[in-house]
Amino acid sequence: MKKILITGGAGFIGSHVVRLFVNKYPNYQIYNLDKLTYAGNLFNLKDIEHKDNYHFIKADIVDGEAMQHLFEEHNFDSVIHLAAESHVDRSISNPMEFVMTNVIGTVNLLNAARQQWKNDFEGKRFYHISTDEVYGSLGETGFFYEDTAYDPHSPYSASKASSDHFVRAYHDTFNVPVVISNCSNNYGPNQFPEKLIPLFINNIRHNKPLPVYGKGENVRDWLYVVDHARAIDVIFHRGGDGETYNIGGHNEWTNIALIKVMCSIMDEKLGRTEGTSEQLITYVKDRAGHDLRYAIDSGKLQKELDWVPSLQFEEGIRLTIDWYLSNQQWLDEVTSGNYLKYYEHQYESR
Ligand code: NAD
Ligand code: TDX
Repeated sequence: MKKILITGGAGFIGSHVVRLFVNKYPNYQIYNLDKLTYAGNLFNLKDIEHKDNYHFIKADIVDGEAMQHLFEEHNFDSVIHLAAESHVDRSISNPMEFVMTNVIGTVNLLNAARQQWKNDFEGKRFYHISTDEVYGSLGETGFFYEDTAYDPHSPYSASKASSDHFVRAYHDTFNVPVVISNCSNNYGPNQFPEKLIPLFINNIRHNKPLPVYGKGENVRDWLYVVDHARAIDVIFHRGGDGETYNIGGHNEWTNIALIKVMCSIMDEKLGRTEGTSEQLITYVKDRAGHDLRYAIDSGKLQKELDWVPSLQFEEGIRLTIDWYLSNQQWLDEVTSGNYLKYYEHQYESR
């Protein structure tokens, strides 16, 4: 019997992790703690919210006292920490929010865990979910390994790098049992449509311009979100204390090639003549500090913990497009309100 605190469980990746754990481990009690920012959506968990081993806590990780009280009240033995501000463009317009949630929020959780666990770390684990963006940008060749030096360029990646450093520091200084994973770009159902893939699916559907930053030559390594959740399950249960694991799909695409594949599949699904959606492509001003290429070597995870991605990209992207097309209500709901204001501001001067 475990009592696991999962933070950010109403967000994109968090909701897939919560679902996996609630369904796969009926003897674990799963506590989903989420502030429900614009990115958090309890509708993502409708199918499991009635289960006996699922609990929701609305709280802000920036509130250190609240975190300590929650640990005292529930005595969690494990944390899987996903709550974060996660969009690079928002970090450029509002860096402080990223410092508060990603850095201060993470340290608050470490303090609360440390205070509650005292020095009895038997059966305890603090699992911090991070990103490949902390490693910076690659040229045309090479991969990020677990020991690649950190070199973040955006306020988002700098805040994630900082939180990773604090997690390791609490392990080395206070013996808090931690594990960290750094994953490449995720895609799949329930991703907020500010990120490339769901934004472009939504825009194609509504015949809106597709704003490609710069020349569209930046490269990302895409992993289906359910495969990330599977990796988190494996690392949570079998990862070594104080270890880091890179997670990636070995699936690199330039943005423009990926966008063209999406346009072509969307033409087919929407019954449009081939080539119609591509006409929506609009080249806009590049993102400031835009990293050229990310590519993860996940050899350690594959060799030591036997994890491999379950889906090929061609299958994953079709599943994803089908999901957004058949969940138009989900998209309409999340694209109303705050998001519309953000969208107008983000793309106004291009
Ligand atoms: P997301 O933005 O979809 O979800 C973040 C969740 O955190 C939301 O539910 C939000 O309400 C919650 N949250 C934000 N601030 C909070 C606060 N102060 N207190 C409590 N809850 C708060 O993000 P995501 O894409 O699901 O990413 C989850 C984690 O995985 C993040 O740590 C991110 O850095 C990391 N990650 C993401 C990707 C990716 O491609 N999306 C890749 C690698 C790593
Ligand atoms: O409108 C756009 N036009 C465009 O050309 C948007 C939103 C993005 N892009 C480009 C920028 C990137 O090169 O597409 C690529 C992917 O962009 P995002 O979806 O914003 O992802 P990225 O910046 O790569 O970061 C993502 O992966 C790592 C997540 O948002 C992070 O949370 C994760 O850590």
